[in-house]
Amino acid sequence: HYTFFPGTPRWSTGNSDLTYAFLPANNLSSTVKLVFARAFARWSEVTTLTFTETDVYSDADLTIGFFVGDHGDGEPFDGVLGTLAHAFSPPDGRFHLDGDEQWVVDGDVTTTSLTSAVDLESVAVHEIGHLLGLGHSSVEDAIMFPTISSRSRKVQLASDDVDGIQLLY
Ligand code: TQI
Ligand code: ZN
Ligand code: ZN
Repeated sequence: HYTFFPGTPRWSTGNSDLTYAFLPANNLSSTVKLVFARAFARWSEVTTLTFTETDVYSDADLTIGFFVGDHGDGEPFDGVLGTLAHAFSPPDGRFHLDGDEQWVVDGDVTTTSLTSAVDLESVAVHEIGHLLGLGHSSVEDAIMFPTISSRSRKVQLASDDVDGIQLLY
């Protein structure tokens, strides 16, 4: 079953049109940006929320960046595997990914030779759930279930994820 963060934080009703920006220093390719756009679309399809990319990092509701090791927020990344990414609950909006992972972008994860490869879209869909206010779920096929094996891809919202997010938005 889905959960929320303590106090059930959510983006307020006056703000269902959320903007997101990529950390300029990361210089991400349009292919990588498209993976995030697809991940956002999975959540906007089942809610009244919309997500629009903005170039103005300082104005964005949601910010996305790749960092390595200690990056100044008290939750240092740890190199390959372990923590892959973290996202803060509303109304914070920060979504950080561990730049030391072997991120798989648009790839067939099962055919990569890297045993430590991690599917970017799978992690993005999960972390966006946190950005929007969902905690972890006890339902195994839910996106918000707190385990994913490396070399696997899970990007489809389960009915448990949809039920949870539709209570918030
Ligand atoms: N990062 C954890 C996560 O996003 C961070 C975390 C731990 C957390 N406890 C939390 C976040 C409680 C919010 C609330 O769950 S992670 C997965 C999954 C991670 C894990 O790097 O371990 C995914 C990132 F679900 F597969 F385990 C993405 Cl999909
Ligand atoms: Zn961080
Ligand atoms: Zn999580």
